[in-house]
Amino acid sequence: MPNKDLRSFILEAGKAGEILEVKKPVSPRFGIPAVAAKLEEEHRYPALLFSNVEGSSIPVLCNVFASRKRLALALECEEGSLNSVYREREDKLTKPVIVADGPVQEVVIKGDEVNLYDLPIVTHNEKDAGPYITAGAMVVKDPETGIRNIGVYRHMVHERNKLGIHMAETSHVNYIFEKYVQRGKPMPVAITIGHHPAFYLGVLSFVPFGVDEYEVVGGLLGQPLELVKCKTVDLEVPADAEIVLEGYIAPGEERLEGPFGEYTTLYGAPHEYPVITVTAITHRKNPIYLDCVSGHLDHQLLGGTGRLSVIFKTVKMACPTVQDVFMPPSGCCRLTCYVSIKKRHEGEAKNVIAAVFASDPFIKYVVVVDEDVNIFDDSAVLRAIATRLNPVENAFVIRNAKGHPLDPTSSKGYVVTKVGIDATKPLAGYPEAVSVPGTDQVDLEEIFNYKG
Ligand SMILES: Cc1cc2nc3c(=O)[nH]c(=O)nc-3n(C[C@H](O)[C@H](O)[C@H](O)COP(=O)(O)O)c2cc1C
Ligand SMILES: [Mn+2]
Repeated sequence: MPNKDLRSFILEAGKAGEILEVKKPVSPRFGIPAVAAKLEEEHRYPALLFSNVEGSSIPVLCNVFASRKRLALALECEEGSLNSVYREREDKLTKPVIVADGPVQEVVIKGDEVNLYDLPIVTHNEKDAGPYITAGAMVVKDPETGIRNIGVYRHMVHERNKLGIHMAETSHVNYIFEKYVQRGKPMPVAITIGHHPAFYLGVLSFVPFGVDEYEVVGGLLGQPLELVKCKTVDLEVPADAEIVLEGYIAPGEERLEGPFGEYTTLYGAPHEYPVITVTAITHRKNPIYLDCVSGHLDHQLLGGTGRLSVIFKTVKMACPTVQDVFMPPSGCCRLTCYVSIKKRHEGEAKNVIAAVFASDPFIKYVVVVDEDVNIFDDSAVLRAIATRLNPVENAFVIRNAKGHPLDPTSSKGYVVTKVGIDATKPLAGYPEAVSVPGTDQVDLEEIFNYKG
């Protein structure tokens, strides 16, 4: 099987009618995300390939992650089984293999030649502090164990060879960086921009500290990830990536980073954050630059989808009959979680709520429903709340728990008040739902084409 990469996915997605090409010249400063935002107003979420980007010969692909149908295509499954297929593959850790060379190093730019402004880095939202790399998968190594860690972190462009980085206190990379700081050593980093969407879904898995996310990527791709050694740092990057930035973070070097339009659809405030010095840019001969449209569905679904797996697995310990979990876009794919269960005992849904809160600190609202409610449809969940919930008995508040600082209702950094809602019906004594006999047999074509 040939290696899966961004190009193989573009071919597949093109065949499936999932990509729109934009040939008109468009600016990477607001122009590109404006097209995605306009389509979003019409509830349309195609991937967008901008082949004529103003000021650059490099095409830009964005909005790849903005549809669960496309994420399912990336895992070669149906949309309805995206979550279960993800869970199965996530467990099939597959070690990467190191190869001698790869397309990502066809062009190598080092030292003074490095100029980030040669890349079509997108400025997304009006008040963003500048252009941001939003689809960069950054690898580092734990200085104690040598184990890799990979995640996606936003990178503001400060100057031709300097990038910002925000490493949330909840992230593994933050903990690893602390170890470098204690040793007084710079932390080498390498950022992959552009690979198969299954690569990104794997990198964003919510696996425990000490698990090399490249191994999760191998499971999701269904083939070991091929890696090449970086040119200026002791790290490995995917051989079939489009673009890689190599560099290091020096302890103590900080600059003002932000504001930036976040997954909450709101701006995150500026802070003094560490700085990456870029020592090399390597890329294919004709690279494609991948962007994630921040503050929009592209950003929300990309970050939210992998997290569903750990939530499901934790809930399954409390309730073996859990059907599925979903963090809907109406909750920014992070703050609200819907769970469907086949309820066996009264009270069970409350244990499920506790398990969800334990599994993911970002979540503020949990709604548990019965298995007949479609958790991928907000209005079905709202109807269950309207018709099945006794709020006095089955809704409850947890005051001042640990949440996420980007949640605008948070105080003192992380403190968020949370709500659990058990919208399951009682096991006995609940009215039956209406149904019209024969609905399944109705052939609408035949009915309306009947000429008498
Ligand atoms: C588009 C996008 C941007 C993100 N930006 C950041 C960021 O700036 N800082 C951060 O800590 N996490 C960010 N995340 C979330 C992390 O990638 C995610 O929590 C990851 O699992 C962290 O990996 P780690 O815990 O192994 O370090 C972002 C996610 C996405 C999808
Ligand atoms: Mn990690």
